[in-house]
Formats: sequence, C-alpha cells, structure tokens
Amino acid sequence: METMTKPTILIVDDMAANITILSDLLQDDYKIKVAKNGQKALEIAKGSEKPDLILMDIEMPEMSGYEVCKELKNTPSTNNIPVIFVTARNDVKDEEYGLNLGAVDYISKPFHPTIVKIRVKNHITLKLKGDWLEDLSRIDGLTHIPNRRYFDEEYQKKCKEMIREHKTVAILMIDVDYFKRYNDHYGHGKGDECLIKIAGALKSSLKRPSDMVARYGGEEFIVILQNIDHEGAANVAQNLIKAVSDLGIKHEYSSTADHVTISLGMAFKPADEKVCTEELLKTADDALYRAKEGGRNQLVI
Ligand code: GH3
Ligand code: MG
Ligand code: MG
Ligand code: MG
Ligand code: MG
Repeated sequence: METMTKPTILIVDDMAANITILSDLLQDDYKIKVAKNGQKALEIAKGSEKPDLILMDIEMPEMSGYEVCKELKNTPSTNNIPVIFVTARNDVKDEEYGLNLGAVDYISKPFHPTIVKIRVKNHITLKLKGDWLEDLSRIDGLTHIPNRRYFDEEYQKKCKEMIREHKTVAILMIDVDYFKRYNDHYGHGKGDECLIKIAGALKSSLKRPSDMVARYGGEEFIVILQNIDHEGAANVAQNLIKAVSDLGIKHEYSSTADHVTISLGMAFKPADEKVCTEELLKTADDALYRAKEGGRNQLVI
C-alpha cells in the first residue's frame, strides 16, 4: 500500500538488546518507536502519534505484555492497533492466551528475520486498509469534510463529555441561501463546485483543533464548538458568514446579494446546563429557520 510517510511501529521490550534486533530489522521500512515497559507503551499508544502496529514482549517487570494488550483492546482510541507478541515463551497455551486477548499474531523466539518482516508487512497492510475504509465511511465524498455519520458519532461523545465536565457547547446550523436557484441557473456541476468552496471556507475559518465542521445534508453544514463562551461562538458564526460571502461566488439569482451567502442558526449550552443532544440541534434548526424567515444571509441565536 502506498503511503507518503512510513508507517510507525512501536517495539515494547524490557531488554535493550531485543529492541535493537527488531529495530535493526525494521527501521528501513518503518518509523520505529520504543518503550521499555508497559506503562510507557500505553502512554505512546494513547498519544497523538499512534503506532500502526505494536511488537510486544510478554515477560516484563511490573506490567506484562498480556496486561498491556488487554488495556489496549479495552480502550476505544487504541483497540484497532494490531499487536504482535514476540516472545521466548513457546508454549501453545501462551500463544492461545495471547491470541485470545486480541493480538493478531504471535512470534516465538528464536524467529527467522525474513518471516518477521513479512508478517509485519502483511499486518501493516491490513491495518492501513482498515484506516482507509474508516476514513471513507466518515468523510463526505464531495467536499472531503466529515459527513453526517461521523458528526453524529462525535457529537454524541462530545456532548456527553461537555455535560459531565460542565463545559459549554455551541451548535451552528448552516444552510446555503437560494441554492436551488443556483443549481437551476448555473448547473449542478457548478453547484457542486460551490459546495466544495463553501466547505473549504468554513473549515479554514475554524481555528481550534476541537472545532468541527461537517456536511449535514445536501447544502447544509453543521459546526460544533466546545468550551467557548456565547460571545465567542457568535463571533465564530459571523466569521463563517463573512468567509463564505468573501468567496465572492457570483449568484445573480439570489434575492439577498449578488453572490452566494449562507444563513446560520446558533444554539448554545451554558456550562451548567444539561441540554441533551437532540434539543440543542432542534434549537439551532429553529434559529436557522428564523434566519431564513428574517431575510437570509444572517445569524440568528
Ligand atoms: P433557501 O434559501 O430557503 O435555503 O433556499 P434553497 O433553494 O437553498 O433551499 P432548498 O432546500 O429548496 O434547496 C436546496 C437545494 O440544494 C436543492 C438541491 O438540488 C441542492 N443540493 C443538495 N445537495 C446538492 C449537491 O450535492 N450538489 C448540488 N449541486 N446541489 C445540491
Ligand atoms: Mg522481557
Ligand atoms: Mg436546505
Ligand atoms: Mg431548505
Ligand atoms: Mg438552502
């Protein structure tokens, strides 16, 4: 599988000599990270630069490879990282136990270097294919921003987290103005181009890593902002309206301007309110409806 950057392998072993053997074998084809104990391995795996595969010793002081594997498989953010045990234990019971924990493979020492290389390559290929399919299922094919399925998943998670941690959430519901007329007059192809540009403008106007924009429906977009005050959220919303307007996409058949504009409805969950997810979406949608009624090309809160 073609990748621009080398896939990353995390090698976990309490003995430096073992780490050296594996990393010498694999470092030409992969980016190597190492951990000398289970805690460190978990820290790296849960971090922002996740490995694509973990090669793990079983016998280690404090935390065994089995325990690390269990924890990895029980953690949503790490459970898709393939684990291969590389161990001196060659009892079939150990192998059975390791594979039952969710490890994808089990290599007993002494191992044959070329066989290790090939097994690693095959598992990495599968992992990257899985990642690619996951991306496909979450990203909108036209605009390349998250789709509604992905938004819904993230929104459920984030909203629960924000209620638990007493943090604010803002939902911005966005709809393109007079888009049917745009399609009718400029053609569906131009309409598609317009949606791509709008998605790009919305995305690049959002500054914080936790901000998220998704394509919610045909010409509808949705933004979630967390941990922001009411005024800050309203400012972001105004910036989005301006960013789309500044694209200057000609629309001679719009009744609000000579170019493409959007309407925006905003809903806000204060830190100590437990507004549930559906309610907040409904509030934003009602506000959007009023923005349309009120003449479009505007924000209603
Ligand atoms: P309003 O200002 O009230 O929102 O008017 P509108 O014309 O935008 O609203 P309406 O919901 O009637 O029309 C939305 C249009 O968006 C109709 C549909 O053909 C178009 N649309 C939806 N998805 C796509 C798409 O993927 N590509 C293109 N080109 N058009 C799309
Ligand atoms: Mg060991
Ligand atoms: Mg619409
Ligand atoms: Mg509509
Ligand atoms: Mg519309």
